[in-house]
Parts: sequence; C-alpha cells; structure tokens
Amino acid sequence: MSPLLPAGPAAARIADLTYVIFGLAAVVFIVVESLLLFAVLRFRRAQVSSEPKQIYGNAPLEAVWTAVPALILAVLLAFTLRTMSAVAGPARAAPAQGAADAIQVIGHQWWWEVRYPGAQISTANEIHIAVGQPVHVDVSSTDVIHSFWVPQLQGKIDVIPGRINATWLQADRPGVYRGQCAEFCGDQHARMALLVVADPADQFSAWLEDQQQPAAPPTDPQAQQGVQVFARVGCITCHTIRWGSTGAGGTRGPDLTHVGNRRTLAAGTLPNTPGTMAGWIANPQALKPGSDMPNLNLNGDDLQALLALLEGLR
Ligand code: HEC
Ligand SMILES: [Cu+2]
Repeated sequence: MSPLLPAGPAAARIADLTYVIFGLAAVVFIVVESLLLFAVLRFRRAQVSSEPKQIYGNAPLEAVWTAVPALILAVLLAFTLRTMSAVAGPARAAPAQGAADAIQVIGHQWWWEVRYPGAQISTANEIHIAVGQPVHVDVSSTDVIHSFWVPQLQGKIDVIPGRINATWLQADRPGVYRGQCAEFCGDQHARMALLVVADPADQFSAWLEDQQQPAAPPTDPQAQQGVQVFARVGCITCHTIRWGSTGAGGTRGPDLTHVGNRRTLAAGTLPNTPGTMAGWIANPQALKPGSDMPNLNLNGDDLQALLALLEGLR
C-alpha cells in the first residue's frame, strides 16, 4: 500500500510531488544544518579571542533570507496546484466500461459496498476496473465518516454520510491494489480494507458479465439444504442471494450472490477459503468483534449446509 509505488496517473503525480517537497526540504535542511555546524565549530570559545564582530541591519542579507524561502514556497505552491488539478480531473471520468454510470462505493461499519448501477450489481470489498481507463467513483456512507484510500492509485477522499463525494481511479498496469479506510471509524476500522482488481478490458467485461448472472441453483443436496437453512436461521434478513428473478433479501450485509469469487471475507480480514468461511459463519464476533453480523450459534449440520451453498456461489 505504498503511495511511492504508484500504479496509476493520479498516484504518480502525488508521488512526484512527494519527491519534490522532500528534495527541497532536504536542501533546506542541509544548508541550515551546515551553517549551524559552521557557526558552532568556527566560533567556539577556545578558538576566538574576543567577541566576533556583530552586524545589524544588513539589508542585502535580509533581502536574501526573505526572498529565498518565499521562492521555495512559491515553487512548492506551483507544484502543489499542478498536482491538485491533475489528481482532481478528469472531472467526470468515463463510467466503468459496460456500466452506464459511475461505480458507487458505500462505506459501512466496517465494510465497503460496491455497486455498478449501470450493470445493476452489488458486491463487497472488491472493485474491478479495466486497465488504462479512468473510472468515476462516487463515495458515500450509511453511518459514520470513513475515508476511501487506495494508495497506489489515488489520494484519499472523505466518505461522509448524507453526501456524495466524487473521485476516480485509473490503473496503468494489471494488478490487485489494496485499499484501506483511512479515517478512524470505530472498533474494527483497521479491518476495513478493500481490493481494486485491475484487469485487461476483456477480462473486466467477462467479470462484469459474470457478476450480472444470478446465482446458479444448487444441484448438490447439501447445498440445496443450505438454501433452506439460509432462510430459516435468518441470514436472509441481512444478505441477498439473487436467484433468477426472485431472491430478495436483506441489504444490511454484503450481497452474497457471487461471494465464492471474492478474494477476501469481511473486508480483507480473511482470505476467502472454505476454512475461513466456516470460521466466519460459525463465529464472526470472534474474528471481528463488534461487527454487524451476529453469532447465530449454528449446529454442525446447518453450518455444513451453508458452507456447501456459499462455496458454490461463484
Ligand atoms: C444482522 C445482519 C446479519 C445476519 C443475520 C447475517 N449476516 Fe453475514 N454479514 C453481515 C454483515 C454486516 C457483514 C459484513 C461484516 C464485515 O465485514 O464487517 C456480513 C458478512 C458476511 C459474509 C462475508 C461476505 C464478504 O464478502 O465479506 C458472509 C459469507 C456472511 N456474512 C454470511 C452469513 C450467513 C451464512 C449468515 C447466516 C448464518 C449471515 N451472514 C447472517 C450481516 C449479517
Ligand atoms: Cu471506516
């Protein structure tokens, strides 16, 4: 997550500015410290017999030490303004390819909902984009103030309830870029991560098409039983699985229609494997205390059935 390893144009400009500021600050530091050392060593009591000649009101000297810092600050201001405008635009970057509008990222305590309104899909903690294309992102929050930050791609943007802030993402090379909530938002703030997956355009389109598909009705008997358990124990009050045209469910937690395809669970808390999935469902409060998902005290059979169901949601 280093902003000094930029993978997109906005982050590259931010890194450039960082080096310019660091470089100028280093020059100032070296000059000031050298003069200080010179004064300390040259004018030690042992080496000067009488008090050195004092000066007062040296106009040229005063002009220099007013002008030089002003000049340095002016250069920094110019670089900063240039970076700000580069990072802010394109004001309305192209919407995600194949989707009719901007990606929406909604902060929740403590996970990220990701919607592609044009494609009518909702996923969690994983944003997919096509390499080389600027993608507009609208961010908002349902509860407290969060901050959306993918250091290798873009600067931070505040995620504020009741308000939509706009930013954009662009990756110049394929890869998976980790992001993190950057504004303390409660107990599990540190476990509120996300991934941006940048793929070549055709792979991105394939992903989007895949996400638009409803979940495939399970054929395995245990997974079929899982569908029943999902409704009976109440997962359905918070989670949606889209089965064809039906499949309404809650929206308090992530949409699970394609949960098996995601790389992580619970906003980067766990890698997504059958083992961690079992651990999460059995005891989310042990893994992410305070999370909005309660322990449902499932028995072994119900847990196995749910696992069979969820692992099949690809
Ligand atoms: C009261 C609401 C609620 C109930 C009931 C609930 N969940 Fe959750 N669930 C959540 C929330 C909120 C999250 C996100 C937690 C986080 O990351 O902080 C979540 C996360 C998950 C995840 C991880 C998804 C991801 O992409 O990270 C899975 C899988 C999951 N729940 C499955 C279930 C199952 C199975 C049940 C029923 C046994 C269930 N949930 C019951 C609210 C709920
Ligand atoms: Cu947060």
